[in-house]
Amino acid sequence: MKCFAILCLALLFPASAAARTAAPEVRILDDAFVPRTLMVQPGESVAFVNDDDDAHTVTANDGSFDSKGLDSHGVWRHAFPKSGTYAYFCQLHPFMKGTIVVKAARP
Ligand SMILES: [Cu+2]
Repeated sequence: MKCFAILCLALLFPASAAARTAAPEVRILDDAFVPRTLMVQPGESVAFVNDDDDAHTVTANDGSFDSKGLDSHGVWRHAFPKSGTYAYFCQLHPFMKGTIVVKAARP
């Protein structure tokens, strides 16, 4: 029984550690940002992954960040050090919109 418990811990621990450290990610698919709104904590980096067949951009409405052209299968990372709501769009397809909400988790 003790061996079984140790085996379970060994199997479970790597999975839970991976879940905690999973980087926030926005995928671009079918001319849309998924999820459209993503919550992150201050200082986290978001990976924008282009899973679409077209090139896209990740461009802040206020111009504070811009991925420039992000080709199919390209990945662009951006850090969000300060709390706030960051609206962005795709310059090539202005109907594509997304929002990153940066907010500290409650203690
Ligand atoms: Cu686009």
